Amino acid sequence: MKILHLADLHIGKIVQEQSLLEDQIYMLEQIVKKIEEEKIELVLISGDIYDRSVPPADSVIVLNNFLKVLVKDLKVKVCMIAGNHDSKERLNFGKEIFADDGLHICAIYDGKLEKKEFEDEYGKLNIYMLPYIKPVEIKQYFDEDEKIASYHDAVKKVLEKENINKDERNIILSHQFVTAGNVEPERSESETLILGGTENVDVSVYDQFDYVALGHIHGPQRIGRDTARYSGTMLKYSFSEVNQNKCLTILDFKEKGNLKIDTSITIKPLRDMRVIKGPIEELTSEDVYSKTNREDYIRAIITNEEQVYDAIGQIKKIYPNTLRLDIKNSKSEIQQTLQISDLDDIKKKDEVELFNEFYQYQNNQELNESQLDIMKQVVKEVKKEEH
Ligand SMILES: [Mn+2]
Repeated sequence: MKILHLADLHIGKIVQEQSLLEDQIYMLEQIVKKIEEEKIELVLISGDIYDRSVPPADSVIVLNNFLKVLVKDLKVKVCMIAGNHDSKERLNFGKEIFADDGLHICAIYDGKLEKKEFEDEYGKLNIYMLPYIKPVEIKQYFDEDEKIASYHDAVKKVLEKENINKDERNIILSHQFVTAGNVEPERSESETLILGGTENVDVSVYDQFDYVALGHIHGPQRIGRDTARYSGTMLKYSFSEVNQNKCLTILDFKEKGNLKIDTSITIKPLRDMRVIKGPIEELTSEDVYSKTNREDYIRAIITNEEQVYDAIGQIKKIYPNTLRLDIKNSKSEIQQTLQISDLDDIKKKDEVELFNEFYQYQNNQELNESQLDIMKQVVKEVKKEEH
């Protein structure tokens, strides 16, 4: 069976106030073409379908159209789980109704791992669907003396409960922060992760599955073994992802033990996301921009030592989709080192002082008298509310 593994669609994603919906629609159309060309029969979507728990109306329309084309027009089966960005209840809408048409949604873990069986010339193929889970949410399904202190424990316990037939072919969809031993996956800023690193699940918990279709991390990569993978996102969703090579993850699963994985297909997005750096004269010179797509999403880093008049205006004239502009010169470097060495004193400073530092860092000047007064007032009022 030929299977496409997708994850982290984040439909409705907004980067620096710019909606990427048009780019996402384009990308989903290209993916549909590849599904046809590659004769994909089953599509797995491993969570973070939407970017927000209450997706805007236009995002819902985009997902609806994508799924409609797959299921109704192409007769492709779809298995989809919820990620941490999705609202479980909302994503679960219609699951019993759509299942007859081949759209299988699992957004809520209810004490039993959901399983969907498919058949092909090689026999049975079991697709297990584990939506994003947190330890606190699943405790109710286990005895109190069972230790579920971590995300790792949670996934382990959930999977141990199941009787997986090792003679059959088994795939699982899971949306967690999965690591292999002490090796951290390559991450970006756009994955919301819990601080402290306790959210990780070791890949060994999925040992009984022939393939682990992971979601959550935005860079396509294997975790511990070739057959446990993050498919990554279809588009770059943050400037920390500009160097990632997004690709499609296509499986050709024949008999048990015969699983081929192809990550060679890439799709050129409508607009790329990239960082440009240099003196403004260089960035806005025809020599430089004429070789590139000026419609790309740009973070411009300007390195001029002297003040640049209307830098954002000049940059946007050439690159209309500039989302971010930073200035990095010897002054800003010095400022940053100062800032970092000050961190030790942070506990000794009050809120107004800290805000003033932040403001200074952002604007290269301190708050003036009246701004200081406003801040003092705000802090006072917030503190009053806390009590
Ligand atoms: Mn996620």
